[in-house]
Amino acid sequence: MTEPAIQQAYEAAKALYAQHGIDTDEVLKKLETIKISMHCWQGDDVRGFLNRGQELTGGISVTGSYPGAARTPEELRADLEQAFALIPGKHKVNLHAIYADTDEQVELDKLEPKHYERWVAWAKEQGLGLDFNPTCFSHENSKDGFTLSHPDENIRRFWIDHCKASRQIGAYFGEQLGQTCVTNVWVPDGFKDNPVDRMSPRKRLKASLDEVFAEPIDPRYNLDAVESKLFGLGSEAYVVGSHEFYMGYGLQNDKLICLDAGHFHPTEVISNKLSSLALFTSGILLHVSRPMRWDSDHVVIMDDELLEIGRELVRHDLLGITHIGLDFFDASINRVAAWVVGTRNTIKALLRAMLEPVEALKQAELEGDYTTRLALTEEFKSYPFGAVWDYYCASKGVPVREQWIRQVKAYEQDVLVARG
Ligand code: RNT
Ligand code: ZN
Repeated sequence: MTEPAIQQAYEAAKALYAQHGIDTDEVLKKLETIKISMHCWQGDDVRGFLNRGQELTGGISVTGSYPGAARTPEELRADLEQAFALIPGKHKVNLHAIYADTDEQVELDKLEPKHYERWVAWAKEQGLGLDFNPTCFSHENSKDGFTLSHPDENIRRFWIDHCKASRQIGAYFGEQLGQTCVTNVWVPDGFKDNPVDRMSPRKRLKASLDEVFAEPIDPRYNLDAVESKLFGLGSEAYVVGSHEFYMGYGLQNDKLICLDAGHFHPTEVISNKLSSLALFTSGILLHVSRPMRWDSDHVVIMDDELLEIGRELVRHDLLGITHIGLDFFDASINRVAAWVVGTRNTIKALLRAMLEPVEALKQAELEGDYTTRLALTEEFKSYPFGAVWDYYCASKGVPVREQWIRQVKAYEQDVLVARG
């Protein structure tokens, strides 16, 4: 049920868009099929539940000390449920290996599907999908800054075994939930200062990945992805798994290539890469994030790059091969709110892209009518997409506009503050 005012605004917007051949009802049907993979690690500042004593390493960093970080799997699931209650649609949760929910003391290389049974039971009950990531950081065996490319064979072996175990866990998720799991390998390996030998670590990483992926897994259950980056804290000079490295690896070995919005030079954008990559790859994984001056992982806002990512996916019909994940962590604000803002924005950006007169714009461009291309693009920026979004939220039973803030505040008072 929608309020009359929301309904009326929607009808008016619908009529306006219809003049350009855009059927808003169809758009919303399409929108509801898109799943966003919400990253669990925003909920507890990338701490996880295995090795809780370990500090966060791997050249990523969370700043802020807002009260209420989840301390247990139960708390994290409760927080995720609260966030999903404020986000329209059915989505996925992206787990890292360190979020195992088990009473056993288990090492990363010995993890098994059983250590995630409670997550699977919960996902089933909630109608959610699950994605997965080996955790190649915050561990004694990653303290030198190298994992899969470590010069020591024993350390490499540990991480290879961890990544192999992770793929099995991903396959278990996919099989149990009837939704393909994406298992994304990201390793922090790199040097703080200029290396002499850039090649050998890359050879070792390549060989390790070959072992990790040696066993075929049914792609209906699990798809592997590989994530590059340019630099991290402590790996400013050189990262083994650079973009070229993983683009080559992914294309040669038919792996999804993961593009994290914060993993490139400051003015380099991932939106401009999609139409190239899509010509050569069978799949793309996105880590939608927001770099601010560096790979700072700020909460995703409705900025030009988010809109452009949405447009590229919609205009070139890439939603079918693209898995959309989020990757940010901000501990200076309410963590549930961080999820809600970033996820709602990502969905809203896709909606805005779907509400553009793509065919007319392409036609104008083809005819060399760049005047119309510019004018129409700009006019559409103030078309009433907000009315369509409000209607969508109402029809999905989630709060319209900023009404959700009140619920997050109430949850904070009732639940989060008590965590101290
Ligand atoms: C790090 C990568 C990676 C992590 C998560 C926690 O730079 O972006 O995706 O953020 O795996
Ligand atoms: Zn990432």
